[in-house]
Amino acid sequence: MTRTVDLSELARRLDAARRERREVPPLTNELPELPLSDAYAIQEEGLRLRQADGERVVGLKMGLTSEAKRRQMNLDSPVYGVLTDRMRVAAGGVIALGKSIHPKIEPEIAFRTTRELRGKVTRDEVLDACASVFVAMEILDSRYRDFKYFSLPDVVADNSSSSLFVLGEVEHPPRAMDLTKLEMKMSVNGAVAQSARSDAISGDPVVSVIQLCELLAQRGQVLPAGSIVLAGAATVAHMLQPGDRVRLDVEGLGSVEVSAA
Ligand code: OOG
Repeated sequence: MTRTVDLSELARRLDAARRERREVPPLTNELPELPLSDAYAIQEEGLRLRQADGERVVGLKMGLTSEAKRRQMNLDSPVYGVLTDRMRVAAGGVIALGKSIHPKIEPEIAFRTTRELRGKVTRDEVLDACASVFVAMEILDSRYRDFKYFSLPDVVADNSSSSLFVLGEVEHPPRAMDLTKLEMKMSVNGAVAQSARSDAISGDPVVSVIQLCELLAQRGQVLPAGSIVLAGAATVAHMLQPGDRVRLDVEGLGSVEVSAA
């Protein structure tokens, strides 16, 4: 007998966990064969719930684009999630940890597009479509128990663990520097907690945008003009503690800070 999976119910379950800040078991505990395409359909339904609540899409995030992250999570291919206006924290702002489940922070590089990108695109097409590149950090907060899940469909259904993001205030033209050779340092309370070179991100953060366009095309979607794109973490994530002051410095791009309370 085949069982019909109610994708909307799964989306509502994850959305309630997010809003009520409580952990749920990974979906693949009960649905070990959940296909990745269904997981993206759950993600899309979750987004519709947020839009119905007044949230507006402002961009996309790539995840698992660095070897360090893939090894940390024991997962092997890049995924994407959606960013909304309500997920943005102001540069220098404070993250209220009581509003999260088990948040972690990661160092990122971000792009802003001014032209739509669709399907298979070249590095030059991405650079032409991006008005700027800048520093960013993403705050992840998996809705799964103990921040543990065992497969890509789990993380994809959960909007690729995205929770909040913070963007540097100074934007730079993307052709002004070699984006593969930027030293990145994330400090917590003044001590360097994670560091990497920017080519830790997909070998080149621009490649993350190329991969994002391909993944979107598989869902019949495009990367709209005016999107923020987080290219994926360069290092493993740091578990946030109350009182943490986190700062990311990226050579040539400047810095951004955020605190946890
Ligand atoms: C998955 C999302 C990872 C990144 O930048 O690698 C991610 C996770 O670690 O839960 O966003």
